[in-house]
Amino acid sequence: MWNNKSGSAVLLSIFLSAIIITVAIGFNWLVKEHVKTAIGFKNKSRAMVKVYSAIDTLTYVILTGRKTADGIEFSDRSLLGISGIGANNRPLTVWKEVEISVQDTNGMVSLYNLDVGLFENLMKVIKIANYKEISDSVSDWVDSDNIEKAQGAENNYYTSMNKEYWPRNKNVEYLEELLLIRGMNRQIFGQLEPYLTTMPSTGFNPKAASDELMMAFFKIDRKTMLKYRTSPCATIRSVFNIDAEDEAVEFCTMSGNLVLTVRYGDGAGNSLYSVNMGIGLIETNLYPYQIYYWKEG
Ligand SMILES: [Ca+2]
Repeated sequence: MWNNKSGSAVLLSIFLSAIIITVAIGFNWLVKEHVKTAIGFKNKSRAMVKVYSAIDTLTYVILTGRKTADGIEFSDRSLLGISGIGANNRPLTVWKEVEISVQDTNGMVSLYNLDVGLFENLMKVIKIANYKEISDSVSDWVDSDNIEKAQGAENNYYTSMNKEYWPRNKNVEYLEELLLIRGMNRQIFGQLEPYLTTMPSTGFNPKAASDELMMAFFKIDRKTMLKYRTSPCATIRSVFNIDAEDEAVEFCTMSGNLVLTVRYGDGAGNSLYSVNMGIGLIETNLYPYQIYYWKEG
């Protein structure tokens, strides 16, 4: 009898202990998850504040700086700890952990004032096989008429493909709109996106252009491009016979329409928070510059 009672008490103790341990482990896990979430929020908030602060400072030093062919020389070198930044999208690290970059639209293909020849050459350089279909279809998408180019697409094409839309017949308003156009798919879009902008350009600036765009503009191979990649503008102008009197196309200047990117990372290559904005350094009565678009997250 005594033994049986003792056995029951031991079993009860084991049972109660198991419950207490399970609850304790669960509580411990819950607390750990809460702490993890809190740290995540703290890091995210810190990243947001740093990014907002950096983009404000970057905008200020750009507005008060001096535009050159290569980029912008800052008037106040102490704010970001650098004396200037190139307009070729090359990232610079400031304040130890924030990455900033600036890209002028004269080093991109503008969909606002599309140079079809440059667009086609770029697609040839980056090896997009159906480049003609894409350039004709993009031209049809933005031109005001309903007359199809050789490999283009107007209302009839999209209706026949059971699409519930027709070409805008005006300028593209956002890059992802290209995914609606004949010949385009996600993979090609991904290849093209870094070179394209919906903002206006005013000419071509090899100092702001990527290697591929430089090859496309001058219709040269990689080897020739690398030979002149870092040459002064005057040399490039004379080697490639750029007419100095041709006012229609500005050469080696900045348009002043800029893509600004500010990113805060975790030090392991992951972005915790970033802002990407398109601005135009065009002063009006009310504002010192224009914001064309703003993306953050
Ligand atoms: Ca059209």
